[in-house]
Amino acid sequence: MKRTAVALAHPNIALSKYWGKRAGGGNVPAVPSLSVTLAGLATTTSVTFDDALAADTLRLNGAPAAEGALARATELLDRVREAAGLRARAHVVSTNDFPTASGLASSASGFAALAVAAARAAGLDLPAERVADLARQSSASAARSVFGGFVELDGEVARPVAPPGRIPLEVLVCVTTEAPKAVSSRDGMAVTAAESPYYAGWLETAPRLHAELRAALLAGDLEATCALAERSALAMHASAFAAGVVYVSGATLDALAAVRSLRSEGVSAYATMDAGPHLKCLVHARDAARATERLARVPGVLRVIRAVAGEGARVVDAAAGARSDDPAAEEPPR
Ligand code: 2P0
Repeated sequence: MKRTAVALAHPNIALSKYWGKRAGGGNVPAVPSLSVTLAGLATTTSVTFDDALAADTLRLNGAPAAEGALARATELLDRVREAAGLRARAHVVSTNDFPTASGLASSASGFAALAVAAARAAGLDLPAERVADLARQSSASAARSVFGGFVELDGEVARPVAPPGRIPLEVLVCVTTEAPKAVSSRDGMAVTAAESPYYAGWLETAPRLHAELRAALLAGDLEATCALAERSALAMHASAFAAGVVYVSGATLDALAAVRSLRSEGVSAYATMDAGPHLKCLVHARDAARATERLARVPGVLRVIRAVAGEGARVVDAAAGARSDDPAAEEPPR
């Protein structure tokens, strides 16, 4: 018997950042975070549970995935199998329509799409909160991509906070390198927690910035929301930097200077950075073209990807529960 489902999910950018995990395992963030799910960039993932398979398989962007990626997918599939009382192994095919070195976290959209597709293919009809929890255990930021618009992750729970149109925000992703990042988020946050003299300061500061940012967003105050997002990013990077975990490059800092120069000219532009050297400019939609033009001229910025807030992860092909005698469910789409 074969059961297939296909899901689509978008990456997200954290405005207030998640950095560090609670002790005790289970991949629970130490601080709350708030992100915006991006439209226009997507991961599409098909999951086929097939009794004839001896092991899970994973194809990523047209090629067999590395062992580590397959192992992480299997962990999520195991949780879904356990919830559904299913033994069948799965064939997973996942494709990003954005470059993997674009500085947009493909693990967030990837695990969100995998959780949605696997739950549906397993015949589970779970509320989005449960699907987000499945995704969170694999990659915490993935829980936020299950929902659209502005999304909060607080401890184990992800929830939508405001719809995509709450503030007229554009996110300008300044791509500064095609190389994969040198230090994973997982390792970077572990080293920060173990070795940074400022990690305690981060743990104290992050929840306050998050609460203020959440309130500013709900008040529809784009300027305050973005200003607090820049504060959160700088505090996160400062705590990591002090442990020798450096994600910024010269190009990142030049782009940061350009954002600040725009601001001195009255443009509502702010900066955020994640676990890599790509700067993301948070800007009022009315100023996005001007900011894009300026940032594209910064030496070291290879290109600028423009994005706005979008919808949450969803099933795009409801072949769930179909049997192999249903010709429409013969093979997973490729
Ligand atoms: C965030 N980042 O809030 C922060 C800011 C990167 C910098 O969430 O270990 O890939 O898989 O839970 O979700 C990236 O961390 O880490 C991340 P795991 P994840 O977006």
